[in-house]
Amino acid sequence: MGELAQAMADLNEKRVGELVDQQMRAGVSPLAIVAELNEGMVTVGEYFSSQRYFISQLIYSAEILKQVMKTLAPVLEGAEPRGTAGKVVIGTVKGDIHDIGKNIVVTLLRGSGFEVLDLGVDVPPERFVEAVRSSNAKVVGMSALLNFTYPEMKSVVQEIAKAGLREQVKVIIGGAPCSEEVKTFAGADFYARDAVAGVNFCKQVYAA
Ligand code: B12
Repeated sequence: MGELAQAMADLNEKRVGELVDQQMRAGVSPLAIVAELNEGMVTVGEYFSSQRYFISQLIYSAEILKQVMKTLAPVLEGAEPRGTAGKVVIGTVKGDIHDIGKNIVVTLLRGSGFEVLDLGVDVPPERFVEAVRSSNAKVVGMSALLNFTYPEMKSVVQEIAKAGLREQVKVIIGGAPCSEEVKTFAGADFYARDAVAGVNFCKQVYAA
């Protein structure tokens, strides 16, 4: 594990800040920095599973990452004109309040010129449906970090179909426990293993 991932896993806030500044000054891409922080967060999750860390440490890890994102977001957002690349609806599914990964996706999408309708967290299926209907977006993204919310993703896809909107919209899913299998289970079109893969998929949809 790299030094930054290790500092994140150790919840060493000061060291994380120093290393991020150092890497940015050295010209390391902000996406590479996010990927390393992500690796540290996976370890935090493992420590939580094995009861080495408790919920307070999970919360603290999120606070550290949110602080870092304040520095990285302006760089990730870039200077593309807003709203020219297309529209994307995104939210974290019902029952789930994890939003750090989703927010990174939103930042990158906006940086790539997309207009993003961010529905926030704990979003019920009907709000996804309504947003797709009213925005005419061609892509809807769902973030899910808890494996017991897989059925929620399936419900969203089913409700979109019931509303007669399935043909106009591609569905992407993302979040640490998602996979190709979850994509198939949910009836989604694409599983994004990271934020960049998700943004590239959106670009493909709008280029088609
Ligand atoms: C931080 C954290 C929290 C924070 C969240 C704060 C916040 N505002 O988001 C808090 C403390 C609130 C929290 C709470 C809980 N958590 Co939690 N949490 C984590 C942790 C450590 C990191 C998540 C994170 O932010 N990662 C960093 C981001 C950048 O990564 P990411 O979300 O995966 O996103 C990247 C990609 O996946 C992708 N992506 C994400 N979403 C999307 C969507 C689209 C459309 C696209 C294209 C891409 C994309 O883009 C990102 C960048 O590449 C994970 C561990 C892990 N392995 O992820 C556990 C984890 C997700 N939590 C877990 C659990 C169990 C819980 C709780 C149930 C604990 C409890 N007992 O209360 C609660 C549930 C609360 C709820 N109802 O949602 C488990 C889930 C197990 C499972 N598989 O079901 C994990 C895996 C930890 C573990 N190993 O046990 N948690």
